[in-house]
Amino acid sequence: MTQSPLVGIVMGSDSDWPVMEAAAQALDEFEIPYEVDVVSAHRMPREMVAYGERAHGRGLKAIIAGAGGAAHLPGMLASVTPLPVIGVPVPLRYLDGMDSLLSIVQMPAGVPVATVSVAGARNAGLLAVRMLAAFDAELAEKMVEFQAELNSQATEKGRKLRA
Ligand code: RP5
Repeated sequence: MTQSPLVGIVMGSDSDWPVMEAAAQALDEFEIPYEVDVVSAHRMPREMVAYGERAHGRGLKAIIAGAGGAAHLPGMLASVTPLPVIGVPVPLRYLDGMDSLLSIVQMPAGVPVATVSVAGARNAGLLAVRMLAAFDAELAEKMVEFQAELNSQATEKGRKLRA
């Protein structure tokens, strides 16, 4: 039986996927079921609103939304869903992703978007895992093990440099 998705990974265009797939990879590592789709705020606004409005009722627990340029997707989704929304600024050819970052991060009070770094899709996936782990002891334990592994890797790098 396929598990119902707990996280929605959406993006403004399939051209965002090379950046956004790192979020899917992180969720895969923690065996979190997710769905992936293109839901453009500007090119398909009605579908975008419908996606946001239905997400909670369909059982999603968080949405990861990536977009580039005039990146309104994460904020607009956050305005129509009670779920936590994690925004990923996707860098485009010009402006080094600053346009995407500022479009996503400067939300008005009352409509939060948890914004990760430019192209920070892996952290978006890991943040979604942490959100789920707050209500799942087994998942929290996996996150603790993951963090211990990060510590070991960093420690080993220092050991090699000192040798
Ligand atoms: C944004 O426009 C998308 O999120 C994408 O980053 C950017 C360019 O889209 P395409 O022209 O490549 O489809 O809405």
